[in-house]
This record gives sequence, C-alpha cells and structure tokens, in this order.
Amino acid sequence: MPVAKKLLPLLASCIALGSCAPAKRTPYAPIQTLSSGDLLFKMGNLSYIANVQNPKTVVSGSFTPGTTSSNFPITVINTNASVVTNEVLQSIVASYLDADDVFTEDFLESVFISSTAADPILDPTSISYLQSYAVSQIFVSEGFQHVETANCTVTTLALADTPPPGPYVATMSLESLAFEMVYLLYADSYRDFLFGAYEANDGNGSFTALPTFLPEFWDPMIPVPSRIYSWTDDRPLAGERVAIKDLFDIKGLQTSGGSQAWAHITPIADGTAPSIQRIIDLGGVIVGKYKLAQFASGANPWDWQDEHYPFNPRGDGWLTCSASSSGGGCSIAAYDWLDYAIGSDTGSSMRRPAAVAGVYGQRPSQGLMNLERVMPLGGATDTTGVFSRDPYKWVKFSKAWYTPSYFQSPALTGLSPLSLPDTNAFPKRILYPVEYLPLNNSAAEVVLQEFIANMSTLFGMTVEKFNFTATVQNASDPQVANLTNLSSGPIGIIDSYTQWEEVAKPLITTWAKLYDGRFPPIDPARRPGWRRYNESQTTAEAYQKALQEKNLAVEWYEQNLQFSTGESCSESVMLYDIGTGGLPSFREESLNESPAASYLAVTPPTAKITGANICPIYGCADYTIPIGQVPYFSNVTFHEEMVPVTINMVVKRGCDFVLLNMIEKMADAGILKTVKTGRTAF
Ligand SMILES: *[C@@H]1O[C@H](CO)[C@@H](O)[C@H](O)[C@H]1NC(C)=O
Ligand SMILES: *[C@@H]1O[C@H](CO)[C@@H](O)[C@H](O)[C@H]1NC(C)=O
Ligand SMILES: *[C@@H]1O[C@H](CO)[C@@H](O)[C@H](O)[C@H]1NC(C)=O
Ligand SMILES: *[C@@H]1O[C@H](CO)[C@@H](O)[C@H](O)[C@H]1NC(C)=O
Ligand SMILES: *[C@@H]1O[C@H](CO)[C@@H](O)[C@H](O)[C@H]1NC(C)=O
Ligand SMILES: *[C@@H]1O[C@H](CO)[C@@H](O)[C@H](O)[C@H]1NC(C)=O
Ligand SMILES: *[C@@H]1O[C@H](CO)[C@@H](O)[C@H](O)[C@H]1NC(C)=O
Ligand SMILES: *[C@@H]1O[C@H](CO)[C@@H](O)[C@H](O)[C@H]1NC(C)=O
Ligand SMILES: *[C@@H]1O[C@H](CO)[C@@H](O)[C@H](O)[C@H]1NC(C)=O
Ligand SMILES: *[C@@H]1O[C@H](CO)[C@@H](O)[C@H](O)[C@H]1NC(C)=O
Ligand SMILES: *[C@@H]1O[C@H](CO)[C@@H](O)[C@H](O)[C@H]1NC(C)=O
Ligand SMILES: CC(=O)N[C@H]1CO[C@H](CO)[C@@H](O)[C@@H]1O
Repeated sequence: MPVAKKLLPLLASCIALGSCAPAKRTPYAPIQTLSSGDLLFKMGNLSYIANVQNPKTVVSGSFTPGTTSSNFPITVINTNASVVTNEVLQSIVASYLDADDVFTEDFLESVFISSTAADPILDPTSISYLQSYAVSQIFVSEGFQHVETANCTVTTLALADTPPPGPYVATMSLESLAFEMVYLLYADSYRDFLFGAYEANDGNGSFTALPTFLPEFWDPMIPVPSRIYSWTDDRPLAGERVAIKDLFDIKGLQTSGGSQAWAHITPIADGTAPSIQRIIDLGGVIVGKYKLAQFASGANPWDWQDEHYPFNPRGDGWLTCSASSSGGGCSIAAYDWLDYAIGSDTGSSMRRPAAVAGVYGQRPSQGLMNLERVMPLGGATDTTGVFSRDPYKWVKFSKAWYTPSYFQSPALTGLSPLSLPDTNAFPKRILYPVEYLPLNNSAAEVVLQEFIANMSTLFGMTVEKFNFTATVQNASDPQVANLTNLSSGPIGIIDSYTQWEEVAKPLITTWAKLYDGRFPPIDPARRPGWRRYNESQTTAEAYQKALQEKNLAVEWYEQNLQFSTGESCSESVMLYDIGTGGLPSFREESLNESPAASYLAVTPPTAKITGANICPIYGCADYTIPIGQVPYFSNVTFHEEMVPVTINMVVKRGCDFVLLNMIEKMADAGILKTVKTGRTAF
C-alpha cells in the first residue's frame, strides 16, 4: 500500500518544469559567511542570517546536492491532516504569512511536510499548489503515501526530531540535510541598541553577537527568529522577543555597562545572569543589548560621550529617552517587532524612561529579583523591571518572571523577607500628594483627573489629597522624619558603595596598571564622584549602618503611610508623576530652557526629594502607566506634536501582583490601553 516510503537518493526534483506557473518567489541570495561561521543572505530587500554553525536538526541519508554542499530556503510544515491537500497547505501558508514577520513565500523554494496522522497522504493537489511557487524540492516525513508524478520527486526523510514549523535554510551535503534556524535582520533605525545577538544553539547556552554591519544602514542590525518556531511551545514567554540592558551578563556576549573602557578590561561573559536565564527558560528570545547611561548613571543626553544617545520615536523624534534604561524604553516605543525590554532601576531608571517613551515599565518591590551577574550601582537599591506596550502582556511577563525562588535575601536588601500575594485585595484609597501633583501642564492634568475618576469608580476607592513631605516629617523618630538626610545619607552610601567596590575600583586600578597611572576615559556623570570617592568614609561598616537606617524608614512607612489591612495588601495606592508633567523634555540641552519644556528630575518647589526617590528609600513598588498624550508645538519640526502623559502608581512593598491585578482590571474596563509604536502612543 505505501508507495514511496523508502529513503531514496534524491534526484533534482520539481525543477525545469515547462508547465510551472510563474514563480512568486524572490530568489535566495547568499551574501557572506560571517565571522561566527553563520550565513548572511538576502531574499528581495530582506536580510537574514541562518545559524549554519549549529543546525536545529540534521538528518542523514544519501543526497544529491548541486555541488558538494548547497544551501537553500525551506519551509517546515507540521500538520495533523491525514490527507494533505492544496487547501491544507494554503491555509497553513496563510497562517504563517499572517502571524509572522520572518516567514515569506520566498521560503517555499523547498518544503518539508510532516503529519502526525497515521498513514498520511500527500494529495496531488498539494503538489500542484507547491509547483505554483516553483518549489524545487519536496520532502516528507516517514509514512507518507504519495503518487509519483512525472514532474516532481518527493523525498522521504527519516527524522528522529521534527524541527518546529517555520522557515529555515537547509544545507544539503552528500550524506546529510541540516535544518538551520533563520533570523530576519531589522535595522535599529532609532539607534537604541548597542548590538544584536542570537542564541548560538550550541547546547551550552551561549549567545552570538551579530558580527555584521550593512552599509546601506548606519544602524545596528537586530536578528529576530520566526515566531512560528514557538507555536508548539507552551511556556509562558515562548517566542517573546526581549532586548536586554547592557549591564546584565549573557554568556558569550560582552557586558559593557555603556563603557568601552569597562569592556576593554572585562572578558566576554562566561555565564548568564539568573534573571535573564529565567526569561530564556520561560521561552523568551534575547535579541540584543541596548544602550544605557554609562554605569547606570542619571546622565543627561548631552553628557553622553562613549555612546551616541538613543532616539525616542515619540513627538518630534528629539525628545529625551531619559537615563539609564533609555535604550529599552525607547526601543519598546519604536519597534513592533520587539515585545519587551529588560532594564534596571536604582533611582528612576526604569520608571522615567517608561514615562518619556509613553510605555509601561516598573520598579518592582525591593528584593523581588535576583541581581547576580548584573553590574551593580546600589546593592540594596537596585531592582529590575520590564518595559511593554501592552498592559496584559506586561502583567503576564511580570507574573511569570518574578517568583519567590529568585527573591534576594534579607541579608542583601537589609529588609524583612518578602511576601508576594497574588490576590484582589485592592487598595481603598488613592493618595494624591499635593507637593507632586497636579501635573505641570494643565492639559495633562485633565487627562489625569479623568483617569483618577475612572479608577476610583471602578474600584470604589476614595481620593485623598495629602502632603507626603509633611506626613514623613511628622514621624516621631527624627532620623526617619528627615527626608533630606535619608536620601543624601544612607541612600547616598548605598548608591555608591557597591558600584565603587565592584566596578569603579577595579576599573580605575586596572586602567592605571595598563596605562601608566592614567584614569580611565569615562563620561562626566561618574568622573568627579569616582575621583573624589573616599574609601575611609564609605566603608563596609557605613554601608551596614545605612542598611539599618533605611530599614527603620521602611518599617515606619509600612506602619504609617502605606500599610496592609485585612482587606488590602496596600491600603492605598499613591499617584505621582516621574515624567515632566506633560511637557516635552529634549535631548538637546538648550531646548529645555523654554517654559513650555522641562528638564527631567526636577524636585517640586515644596518637596524635599523627587517623587522618583520615594521607592528607592521605602522599598515600595512603583509602576509607570501611560494614560494619554497632549500636544506641544515643536521647535525641532516646527509642527504640532504629541508628548505622552503617564502616571506612577505606588503600593507597599510586596503588593506588586495585587497592583498588576488592578492594572489588568483597568485594561478590561478600557481605562488602560495598549500603546502604539512610533510618533504617537495613542
Ligand atoms: C521590500 O520589498 C517589498 C516587496 O517587493 C515591498 O513591498 C517593500 O516596500 C520593500 N521595502 C522596502 C523598505 O524597500
Ligand atoms: C488538528 O489540528 C487542528 C488545529 O490545530 C485541531 O483543531 C484539530 O482538532 C486537530 N485534529 C486532530 C485529529 O488532532
Ligand atoms: C506535470 O507536467 C505536465 C506536463 O509537463 C502537466 O500537464 C501537469 O499538469 C503537471 N502536473 C502537475 C501536478 O503540475
Ligand atoms: C561547551 O562548553 C565547553 C566548555 O566551556 C566546551 O568544551 C564545549 O566544546 C562546548 N560545547 C559546545 C557544543 O559548544
Ligand atoms: C507640604 O508640607 C511641607 C512641610 O510641612 C510644606 O513645607 C509644604 O509647603 C507643603 N506643600 C504643599 C503643597 O502644601
Ligand atoms: C501629625 O501627627 C499628629 C499627631 O499624631 C496628627 O494629629 C497630625 O494629623 C499629623 N500630621 C500630618 C501632616 O500627618
Ligand atoms: C543625618 O545622617 C547622618 C548620617 O547618616 C546621621 O549620623 C545623623 O544622625 C542624621 N541626622 C539627622 C538629623 O537625622
Ligand atoms: C536633616 O538632615 C540634613 C542633612 O543631614 C540637615 O542639614 C538638617 O538640619 C536636618 N533637618 C532636621 C530638621 O533635622
Ligand atoms: C577621607 O576621609 C578621611 C576620614 O573622614 C579623612 O581623614 C581624609 O582626609 C579623607 N581623604 C581625602 C583625600 O579627602
Ligand atoms: C519654542 O520656541 C518658542 C520661541 O522661543 C518658545 O516660546 C516656545 O515655548 C518653544 N516651545 C517649546 C515646546 O519649547
Ligand atoms: C513646572 O514647570 C516650570 C517650568 O519648567 C518649573 O519652573 C516648575 O518648577 C514646574 N513645576 C513643577 C511642580 O514641576
Ligand atoms: C474607559 C473609561 O471608562 N473612560 C471614561 C472615563 O471617565 C470619563 C468621564 O470622566 C468618561 O467619559 C470615559 O468614558
């Protein structure tokens, strides 16, 4: 009964058919073998790489390649149909084209069809369909029955391991046929990345930096794998493309911290940060490293020297990306092909970039995620968060990623052990701090008031104006009551000691040895502080004392300001603005001098600290939420443009998942929306 079940030597099949319909395909064009050994190729105006070094699957057999070895595009189709007809293939190809940006019909140069059905049949109509694409070779899995046609040889492959569906490059030699994963290269036209990277598939968890520059663009190229590869993968983050701030170690890639001097003295990472490995284990796909303010500083755009400052797609294209996780927030606002970006927040570095790019981004509760192999700033103030455009996807990622086995130890945070309830024990009050609000731009305050009204209605919350500064200053312990002292004293020590010990001192010492006593070339944001750092003032003992002082403040906060009750994880949610109050802030310094623009990180006149400083002191969870946009007249495009309006929502430490549940409910109610990429968020 079975017709051609045997592994047959392949004769050039389906080619040179006089009867073929005109080819719809643009031909495959190999460009070069990269230094990694992988292959750069083009089809039409799209550029790809194929991981020929470490194929996904190799099948041995007896083949007849054109020369001793040849490469060609191939589409893998896995179905459960018992009769594979024209309609079956047509609908699968349509679904590939619909849901994936990497696959094109050009990959139909050859196909491999497998079916999970018993004794599947390759219907002649399917061969006609494939011939309409001028398919050159058809491969099927074992067990397929098909009629031999005069026009087309169908070759059976004995594959132990069927590759996931989607586009591949096949490399055929006399003895084997390899299926190699392909990555579409996107130009990072906003120059938010340092470099693209992809998983080496070497069985060792290594990554390969994309060693290519296409002269037709100035931009780094970012490789993204086909989304189809992950269709059969049920892990929570399967196939999600993630950009990583270049202070997390990823095996096989350089960690620079935004400093060429640091990169010069540090070897390629021989391991991956556990926080990033967890994303990979959950199915996430790392696509590259993005730009950051050097050593996670708060440097203004015009103070960047080593790297060229990234671009923000919003408004006139000349808006700031803010500091430290700047490339992350701006890339999420820029590219539909990117799903998430991971950043860190010590003083504002997730929350403010999210605000100026009009995307979601958080500083989670202190201690929520392991930070080993992440270049530190303040050991007990560093946190890591994720940028996203979509509130549901943001919630999904955060809940999958943050998990008790990755919590930091109390010895590290200096705080009580974390608990992370996942309940609907929502706050009862919305706190509106009068020194931080209203928003500076009155048009933006209208957007905020509507948001507050909608949120309080949805959850039955009351809105309460209060004076944050006065409330803290009312504390009976003078140490706890002094906000200036808290932020410049213990937080100042925490934010400098760890970086000095683990980054600054080794860099300065090594550089001096290498270059005859010279100080390393670093940006001005860090140079004076590192230069005058006094080790006999900021000691290990001082650091421990600072942790205790911080913990005292946190304990006071969690009893007096944001506390738990039987009904609420955090009795209140506090709102404030970490952005610019709805005014534009620019990458070009002088543009910020106008009253219709703003610098970042302005301490409001009657406050003692910036709003950004609250959670680094009190360990609380602080989430930036895009809520709208307002117009401004641009002195760059001389045209009306839109600037995003965001608000920050703060809850007691450990109430992250309760806040995420609130965010999900607000998305259900249409109060929160997915933001768009590009010039406008809404
Ligand atoms: C690339 O080619 C496709 C198909 O020919 C075309 O639709 C598209 O506009 C081209 N894109 C660019 C950037 O040239
Ligand atoms: C085949 O796959 C389709 C789509 O995934 C599914 O709806 C259908 O139930 C499957 N049929 C069988 C027989 O497994
Ligand atoms: C095979 O080729 C013949 C003539 O060359 C043509 O009539 C026939 O339609 C072709 N069959 C298929 C399935 O394309
Ligand atoms: C994995 O790493 C080890 C040592 O780091 C190396 O010897 C080995 O060749 C690597 N394996 C692969 C498949 O690259
Ligand atoms: C908040 O309280 C502080 C301390 O009492 C006071 O100096 C400040 O003016 C108040 N701010 C507002 C807006 O009421
Ligand atoms: C300060 O504390 C007193 C006594 O507990 C209280 O009556 C007052 O309302 C508090 N003021 C503020 C601004 O919290
Ligand atoms: C200010 O901070 C220093 C150092 O942390 C501490 O010794 C001092 O007691 C603080 N003063 C007040 C008024 O809190
Ligand atoms: C708070 O601390 C600062 C800095 O240590 C100090 O200058 C100031 O006097 C203190 N204020 C009060 C009210 O103690
Ligand atoms: C460093 O601090 C110590 C202790 O406060 C002080 O004695 C020393 O003069 C300082 N060194 C410098 C270079 O300022
Ligand atoms: C643009 O420039 C004009 C004239 O200098 C100034 O009045 C206006 O505020 C500026 N607009 C912005 C958004 O900075
Ligand atoms: C509002 O903006 C103006 C002009 O930049 C600035 O002087 C003022 O401090 C801002 N107010 C607040 C509360 O940020
Ligand atoms: C999404 C949503 O509920 N929006 C409402 C918010 O409140 C204003 C009035 O304050 C309504 O007009 C919106 O429809």
